[in-house]
Amino acid sequence: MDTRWDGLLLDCRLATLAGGTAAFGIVEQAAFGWKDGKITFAAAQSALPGNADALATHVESLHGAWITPGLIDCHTHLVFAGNRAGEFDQRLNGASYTDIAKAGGGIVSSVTKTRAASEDDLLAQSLPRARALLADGVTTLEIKSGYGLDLDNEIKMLRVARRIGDSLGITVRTTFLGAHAVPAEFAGRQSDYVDEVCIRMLPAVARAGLADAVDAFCENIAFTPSETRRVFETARACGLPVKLHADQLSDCGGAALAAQVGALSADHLEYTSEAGVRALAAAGSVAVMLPGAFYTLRESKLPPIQELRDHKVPLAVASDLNPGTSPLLSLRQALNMACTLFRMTPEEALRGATVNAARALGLDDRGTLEAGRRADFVVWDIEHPAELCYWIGGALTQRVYADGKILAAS
Ligand code: DI6
Ligand code: FE
Repeated sequence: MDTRWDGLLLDCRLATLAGGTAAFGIVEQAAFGWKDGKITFAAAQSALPGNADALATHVESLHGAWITPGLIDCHTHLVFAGNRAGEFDQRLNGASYTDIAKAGGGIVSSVTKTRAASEDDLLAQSLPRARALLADGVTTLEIKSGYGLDLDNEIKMLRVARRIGDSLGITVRTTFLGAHAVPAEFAGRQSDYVDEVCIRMLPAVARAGLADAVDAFCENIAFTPSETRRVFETARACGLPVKLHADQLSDCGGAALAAQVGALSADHLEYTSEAGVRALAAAGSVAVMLPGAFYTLRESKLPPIQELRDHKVPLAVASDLNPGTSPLLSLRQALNMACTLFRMTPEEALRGATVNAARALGLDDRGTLEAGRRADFVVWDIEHPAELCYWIGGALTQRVYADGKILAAS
């Protein structure tokens, strides 16, 4: 049996993101090796345990290029049919997201189109969005349901999400978001819909093994804290971890509720109070920042970044890719917005799309470049890792690897 590594990249620079303090975990004059989908070496080239040519079956110099962990987008709604460019126009003419939702547009209009699409059509429409994220360095992706809102259509969405992972060779983590909006057939009967989610849909989705986690939209235009709590209790009974769309448009106590149930993450948080921040810190939940939605909705209330920092709540950044509030096809662009709009530092933003995003998904095998971690990594055309947050648009990836295999080359 060949014990040599599958690959060894020499003369590279690493932003390992390992360790809590050193800037980006930078290692200059580094080498990077992997075998069987796991990192075997990520350190100074001078520390290689032998002659490079004998160590691996494939050895190559990168001429100083940078390597980071594969990016992790821990919050997307990228499976949907159609788009909502018409609503974009309405908002530009003064309608608010809430006005549009109350008038029967918004999420519910994506539900109509998503229900009408076949599974294959939904895959064909969604796959290019996942490809766009991958081309920009994403190797692990969370995808939520929530545009089906009945059992068959939620299952269809989750199956499409799984098929995206299989066809692109990246990791897709699925999240059941049945409690996203009340579908038209339950209009005026919100609590009956919550019954349907808790008694029928969630247990069936869990039994089918189609969800890795459960989410809810806790908001004055969506589900109340007590309805959300019911969904969470059901999730827990089904053995699934939870996360929450919390305090995006108003302070509903969502962060505190997420913390109480030990959520993996609480996401958005624009209106979260200091008590909510303290609760997240105590629970060890990740705060997921979604600046694409903040930007798209032209919000002015910033999430409490400084309080989150002061209380040492881990910060993640995600695209929130969805047809209504964040038609954002690049996680790198979300990092730029996190810096410019939320005043996160480039290092915080990059940690937020790697190590802290992994934590938000409950994944402890990735997010840094360290021996033993998954060999998900990206070779970038940059001079410093801060550039991943600095450039707006463009193509910066040279190669994207997942599980030790090359996926995208430019
Ligand atoms: N919050 C959001 O930003 C998205 N979902 C949610 O709960 C918006 C989804 C949409 O408008 O389609
Ligand atoms: Fe969202």
